[in-house]
Amino acid sequence: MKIDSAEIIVTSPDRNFVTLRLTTDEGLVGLGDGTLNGRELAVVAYLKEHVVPLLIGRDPAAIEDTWQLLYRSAYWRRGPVTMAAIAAVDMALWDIKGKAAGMPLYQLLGGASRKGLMAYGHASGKDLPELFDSIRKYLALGYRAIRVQTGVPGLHAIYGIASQEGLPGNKGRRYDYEPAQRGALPAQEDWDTRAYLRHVPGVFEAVRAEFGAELPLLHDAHHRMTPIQAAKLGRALEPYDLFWLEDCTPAENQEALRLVRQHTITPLAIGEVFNTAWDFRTLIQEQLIDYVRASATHFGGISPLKKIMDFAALYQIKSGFHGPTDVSPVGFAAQLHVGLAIHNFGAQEYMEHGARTNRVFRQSMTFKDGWLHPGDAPGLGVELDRDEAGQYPYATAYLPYNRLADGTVHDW
Ligand code: CS2
Ligand code: MG
Repeated sequence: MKIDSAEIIVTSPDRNFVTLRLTTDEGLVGLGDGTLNGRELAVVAYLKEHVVPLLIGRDPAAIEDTWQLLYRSAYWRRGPVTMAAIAAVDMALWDIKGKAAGMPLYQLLGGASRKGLMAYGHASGKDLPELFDSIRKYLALGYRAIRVQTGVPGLHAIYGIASQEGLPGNKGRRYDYEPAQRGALPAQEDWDTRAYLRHVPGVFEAVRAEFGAELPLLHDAHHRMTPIQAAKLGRALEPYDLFWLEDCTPAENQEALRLVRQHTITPLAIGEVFNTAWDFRTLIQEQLIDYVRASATHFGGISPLKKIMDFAALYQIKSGFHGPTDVSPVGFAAQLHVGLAIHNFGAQEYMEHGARTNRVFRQSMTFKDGWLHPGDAPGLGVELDRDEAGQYPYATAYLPYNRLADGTVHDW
C-alpha cells in the first residue's frame, strides 16, 4: 500500500481545527489532528510545504519509520509547530493501520485495560453560588470528577470562568475561546497572585463542605505562580484532598517542581504545553509529578504518547491527557484509544465540543455515566464531512493574555 494523496483541511465550526487527511492507493483514509490554536496556519504551511512532499508514495504501514524521518530529517528539532505537524501524520497513519486491520486503534495498542475512562468536567463560577450550580450541573451530566475554577474578588476576568464580565465570549455555560466571539486581537485579562492565593483555599473548603469528601476535585493554576507560591498553595489545599493541582508553575522552569515537591503532598499534573517526551524525562525520573498532561496533538502523536506513558508507568505516574476543545475530535479520539489501552490511566479531561464541530467530525466516541469510550469503529473512529467543514472558513483567533495591576505582562 502507498500514500496516494494528502489534503490539509482547515475548518472553524466553533473554533479553528487543522486536519490532515491521507488517502492510500487502496482507498483507505486516515485523519490526523494538527491544531495549534492561535498559530494554526503555521502548521498548515509546515505540513503543506515541508511534510506532504515527503509522504506521497510512502508505505503507510511504516509509522515509526515515518515519525523518525520527519523528526530527524528536519535537523531543527522539537517545537510546537513541528510536533503538531508530525502528530497529524502519526495519527493519520495509525488511523489507516486500524482501518486496514479492521480494528479500533486501542486493540492495536494492546487492547482495553478498562471499561471506560473517568472524565472530569469543567465547573466554574465567579462566586460560590454560581460555582455550586455549575458543579451540580456536571454531576447531573454523570461526571465523576470535577475541575473547580473560581473567580477572585477584585479580578474582573480570569482563566477558566464561564460567566465573568468583560469578555464577550464568556456568557455561556462554559468558558470558551471561540473565534467568532473573541475577535482578531488577543483579549486582555487581569491577574493578582496574592489575591488568588488568599481566595482559593476557602473555595475548596466550601466545596468539600457542600459536596463531601469522596468527589475527585481538580484545579488548574494555569502557569501563574512562582515556585514558592505554588508550594504554599499546594500545602494550603492539602486538607481538601485534590486529585491534582495542574500547571502550578510555568513549564519552562522544570527545577521549580523540585521546590514545590519538597513542601507539599498535593498531587501535581503538568505538561499540556510540552511537545516532546524529553520534556517529561527529568520530571518523571525524579518523580516530581503525578500526572502526565500531554495531548496526542501537541506531542507528536500517538506513538510518543504511548512511549511516555510506558516510561511513566515505571514510576507509578499516570495519564491526565489534555482534552480541551482546542484539541479536535480526531486528536481527542487518539487520546481515548491510548487511555483505554495503557495500564497507568489516571483521568481524562473532557470539554464537550459544540454541535457544529460534532457535525463536521462524526465520532464513534461515547460518554455515558461519566465514562468515555472511543467506540469500536476501525481506526480512530472519526469521519470528517468535507462539505460541512467547507461551510466554516478559518477565522483568526488568539488566546488571551494577562496584565498585572501595574501593566506588567504575566503568564496566562
Ligand atoms: C487548559 C486549557 O484544559 C486545560 O487544562 O489549560 O483550557 C488551555 O487554556 C487551552 O488549551 C489553551 O488553548
Ligand atoms: Mg490546563
